[in-house]
Amino acid sequence: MKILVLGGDGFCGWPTSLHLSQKGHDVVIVDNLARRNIDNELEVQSLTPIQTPTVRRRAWQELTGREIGFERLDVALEYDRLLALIQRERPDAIVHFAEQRAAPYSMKSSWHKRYTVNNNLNATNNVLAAIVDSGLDIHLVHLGTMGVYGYSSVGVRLPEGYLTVKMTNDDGEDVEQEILYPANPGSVYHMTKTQDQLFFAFYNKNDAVRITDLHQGIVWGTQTRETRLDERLINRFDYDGDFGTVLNRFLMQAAIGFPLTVHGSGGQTRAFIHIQDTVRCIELAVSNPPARGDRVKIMNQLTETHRLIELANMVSEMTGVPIEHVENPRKEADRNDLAASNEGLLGLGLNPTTLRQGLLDEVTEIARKYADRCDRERIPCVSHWNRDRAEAATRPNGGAARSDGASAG
Ligand code: NAD
Ligand code: USQ
Repeated sequence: MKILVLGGDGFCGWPTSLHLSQKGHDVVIVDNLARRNIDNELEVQSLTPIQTPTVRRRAWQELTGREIGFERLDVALEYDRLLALIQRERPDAIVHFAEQRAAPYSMKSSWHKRYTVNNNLNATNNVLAAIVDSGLDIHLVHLGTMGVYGYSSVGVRLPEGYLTVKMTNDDGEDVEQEILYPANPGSVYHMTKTQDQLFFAFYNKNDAVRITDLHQGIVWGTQTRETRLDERLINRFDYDGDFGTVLNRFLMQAAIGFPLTVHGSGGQTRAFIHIQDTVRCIELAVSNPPARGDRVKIMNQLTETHRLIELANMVSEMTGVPIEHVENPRKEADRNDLAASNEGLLGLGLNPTTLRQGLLDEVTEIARKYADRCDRERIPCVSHWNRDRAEAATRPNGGAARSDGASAG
């Protein structure tokens, strides 16, 4: 298949591009390198020494003989170039990663809120409008988030996107309707992903665009089989307070002896998936498109759920690095339960990689190897969700509520 990977220079997009290329697909990466520019803005860099798109792609060609194309293009701003690219390349599928994906970055200031909304919503709408304009029957695979469901404990297993609700009509009869599971975003970033769902529902209904929306949990790990082949192919590793995600941060903090930064009690439960499974899931989604006329296919892309304090305790016990309970910069439930269906991807053949000592060690090894590239000042999360959270961080005992290795469960 010919596949365009929008956002193919990023943490999920690069290993996915390599994986799809390895599987024999003809891949073209489309990226405006916004993520690399944000590193400049935040004065931080990937812990791993990622190479330029040209060096990466040349290394891949040298090693495998396979070519990956690259187009530097802003999907949110350059509609005509995007459409021309689609008309020229005539892809069978487009994988869409090209969004600003960090919740803390989206909450830093009104500028960051507006950038995230403008970038993400226009990127998604542009891809959909361009697919329609091209007149081609292209399958769009989008990376969404488990965060669209929100993190309140509802006491049921979250469905894959849709919910059947019952209402009573004026005659007292029950009427059933299938709706999107109610959106409950926890940040401006997550809000853009809930809006993406409406774009998909509309273009699917109006233009019969074939769409798969993958509601992905927090991705952990760094390397995949393909990125491990050569150091020039290494994947990015974000550890800073804006882009670093929780488990990779804990593993990296453990590697350099930095107390593990648990927000609040650590009673939050989240969904996780290893980067190796991310690339496999996308391959499965690309190979199993919905039929034309089918509704948007929504699948939850996660392999396990964990309470944060349990992850922190595990990493702490493994490495001897203590836990520090810090005031939570986010407005979020201090404790929640979470169970979610993932039958869709399991049914397509996903064989989950679950958290194992070996894999955790591997990430810690990477973090140790590149520890000298870490700027410790960039580790704390300094993006506060609102004034209350910002003030709480400055109150006495606010910054470091407790420092111990024990569970606050
Ligand atoms: P990333 O920031 O590393 O990669 C995103 C890429 O998209 C970057 O290379 C960036 O330059 C590019 N991009 C952004 N806006 C663009 C635009 N307007 N035009 C062209 N390119 C643009 O993020 P990631 O971690 O690889 O995440 C990829 C997708 O997966 C995101 O949509 C994110 O919401 C989703 N996701 C990520 C995670 C995770 O834990 N990393 C979890 C769930 C879902
Ligand atoms: N957290 C800590 N300590 C830290 C960092 C985070 O306790 O040092 C906590 C946060 O308060 C939050 C949880 O860990 O409760 C998860 O935070 P995160 O930054 O790992 O993940 P999140 O902000 O949810 O975003 C990430 C990706 C995003 C994706 C989302 C999937 O950046 O692109 O959509 O995971 S999900 O969480 O399922 O919505």
